[in-house]
Amino acid sequence: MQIKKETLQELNQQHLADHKKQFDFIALQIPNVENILQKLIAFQIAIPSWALGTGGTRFGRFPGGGEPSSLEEKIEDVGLLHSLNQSSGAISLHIPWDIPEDANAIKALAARYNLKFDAVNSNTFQDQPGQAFSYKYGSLQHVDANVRRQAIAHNIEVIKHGEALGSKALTVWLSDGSCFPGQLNFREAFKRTLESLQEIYKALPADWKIFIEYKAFEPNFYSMTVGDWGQSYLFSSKLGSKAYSLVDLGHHLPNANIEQIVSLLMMEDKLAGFHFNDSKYGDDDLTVGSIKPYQLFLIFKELVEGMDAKGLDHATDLAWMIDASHNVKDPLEDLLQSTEAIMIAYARALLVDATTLQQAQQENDVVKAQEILQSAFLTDVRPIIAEARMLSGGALRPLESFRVLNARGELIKVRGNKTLATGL
Ligand code: LRH
Ligand code: MN
Ligand code: MN
Repeated sequence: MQIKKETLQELNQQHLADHKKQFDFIALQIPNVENILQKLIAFQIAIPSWALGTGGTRFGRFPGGGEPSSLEEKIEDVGLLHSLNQSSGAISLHIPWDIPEDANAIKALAARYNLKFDAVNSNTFQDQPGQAFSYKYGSLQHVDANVRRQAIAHNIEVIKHGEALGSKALTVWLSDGSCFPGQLNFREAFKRTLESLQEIYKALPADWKIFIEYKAFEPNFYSMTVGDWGQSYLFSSKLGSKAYSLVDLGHHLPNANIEQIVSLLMMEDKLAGFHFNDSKYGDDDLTVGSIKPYQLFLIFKELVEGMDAKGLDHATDLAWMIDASHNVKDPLEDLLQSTEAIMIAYARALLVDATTLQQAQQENDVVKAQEILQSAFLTDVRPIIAEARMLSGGALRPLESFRVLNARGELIKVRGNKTLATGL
């Protein structure tokens, strides 16, 4: 389904007067609102190809209808999101869940929706039909060199797919680890994993990066070979300057200080970027910002501070992606909410008065430091984000427009009610 620009303009027109009042009110309080608008317009968050259908748990899955059943339809769905919010201008593929058989055609289709290809993801956490060796006991860490070779070859094949599409990074998330004490020699597993990663690293094109994603638990429940940012940092620093550590918000132990992790990885030039989601108990399955919006803001505050200190381009120098599973919500609606939550956190972080904060820190004025952060966090930045969206041709109210236009109903008409997207 494609939404015409004129249709969006008509919808926007209905809310324009209200919006103007709200925007003018907030714009008056912010000295550099133009600058903030430009940053928001430039900021794009990639959508993972595996999040466009309903996810599930091991207890069941309840598909919602009109799900994309091909890569082409997934691109179409991301195009739909992007036309509404103008902030979802990239798609990230997981291989082999989404294999671009005809790369040129897929690239051309994405270009029609103004979409780029973000990092490509390899999958050595599931066995595929016809595969020679099993990943039951790991992939890059495996005691059997045949398994390791197979996993390395898969990663190199993923790089090839990515090259054909114009991706510039490979994300490696390993489920490798152990479920029981004694199962694995930690040091040997680490060394084998490093050697395997070194083989993959050698195959990276000159202008590519490799992102090492860590995760504390699941599917292995005793040890994970890339279990935290320390292990990921060890791998990425041993690999070389093209290797970075990727932070997925759901992959930490409860109460981890993620903002501090982010700040230090940036200090060391080793932060790859993000997989955004939120969680109350376990991994990634809730909408980013739905549980801990203050934490998300604090993370963005570190990001903005760190990127500015290094002179990095907020929009392009780090990788931004949503990585969540949608069990009960319409995935497209959830992705619109996720994108909005990320933009809110980013906009609030842009409001932080960095100079006064630094002064307060120097003076050990803890109360003032907290006031500065909270006054940015408590600002309702939604009109600024809506203005940025409208300026770039999107909807003032993406979610409402999605519903008013009966987008899901239209997708069901074309695709049917009994579709099941590939992915988790
Ligand atoms: C692992 C993970 C990783 C995978 C994706 C499907 O939990 O976050 O990024 O590639 O989920
Ligand atoms: Mn992830
Ligand atoms: Mn995850």
